[in-house]
Amino acid sequence: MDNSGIDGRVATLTERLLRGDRRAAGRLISTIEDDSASVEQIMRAVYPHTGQAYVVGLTGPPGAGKSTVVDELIRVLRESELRVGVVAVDPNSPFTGGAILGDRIRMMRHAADPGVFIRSMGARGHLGGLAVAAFNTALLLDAMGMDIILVESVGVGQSELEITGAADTTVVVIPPGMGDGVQAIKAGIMEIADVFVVNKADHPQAERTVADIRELLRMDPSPPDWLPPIVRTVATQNQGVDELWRVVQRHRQYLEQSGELRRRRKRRVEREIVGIAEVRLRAQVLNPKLATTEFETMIDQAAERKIDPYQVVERVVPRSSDAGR
Ligand SMILES: Nc1nc2c(ncn2[C@@H]2O[C@H](COP(=O)(O)OP(=O)(O)OP(=O)(O)O)[C@@H](O)[C@H]2O)c(=O)[nH]1
Ligand SMILES: [Mg+2]
Repeated sequence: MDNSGIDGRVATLTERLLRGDRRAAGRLISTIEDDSASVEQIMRAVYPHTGQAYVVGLTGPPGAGKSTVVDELIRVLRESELRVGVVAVDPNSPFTGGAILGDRIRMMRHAADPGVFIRSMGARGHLGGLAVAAFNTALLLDAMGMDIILVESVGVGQSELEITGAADTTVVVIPPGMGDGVQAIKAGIMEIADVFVVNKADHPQAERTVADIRELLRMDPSPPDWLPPIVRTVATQNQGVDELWRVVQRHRQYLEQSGELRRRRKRRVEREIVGIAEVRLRAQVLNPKLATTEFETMIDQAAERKIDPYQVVERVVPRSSDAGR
């Protein structure tokens, strides 16, 4: 492979991205999704131009109305002339790239607006993991000049928590009538939620759900400085989403004034550094040349108790700082 060619292409595309070129953004996102070899070059080129956008993560169970809320948020943000990037992540969808996923079609009414850039992402590909791909995509949209980035992800599993963990403000969207479901999603969710949305507030069970969430929040033994507000929305009827945006802005103010935004962003960068290091170390350990010969022999020896696993690791990933390069 001609590396200088990639460098030139990446440099050109990055320059275009920084000028807000949508086609360049699309190509770069596809490249980081498909081609792990170029990810480092691309991310290094854009990194100095990131850190300007404010990232809002929206998560919640399937069908809660996240996409409908996002669609409405885009409208509200555009009224304030803010530029909006959207990353819609669906680990259950095999489709990725520019594909429009199911109900996200609704969101696409904004697709022709030059101040809006929407990208859907399914489970296919993403050698470094879907959370990393989503995070890197958000960085690209940040470098492109988007003011606000909305990251939608389905569910409340570990990977979704990772995805929303990259957000400045995390909004958890809960549909009414979950009954014990609110209890069920308690684990993990209470820790990450900065704002709760009870969407489909036109549903008779909505008030019950608001009360359930309030009760769960009250059970927290150490109430935080920021008590997550609960916002009711009927996203299909344009109700409550202006209020949601006001609440998110209030949370942003809280984060900025308390110094928590800096701390959160620093922890995020730390997690990213550790993640990159893990991928590199893993590649080093699973180096195919090593795996076929020496590594196999060492595993045999360890299995026979001739050496111990620590000695094998010392050979594969030497402690001395520059020996592994
Ligand atoms: N009655 C009512 N229906 C709503 C409301 N918001 C969304 N819906 C409907 O609920 C369904 C799911 O909405 P989506 O926005 O696709 O939900 P989602 O959480 O993005 O779904 P996934 O991405 O598939 O997890 C759609 O048929 C919406 O029209 C609401 O406030 N009230
Ligand atoms: Mg959706």
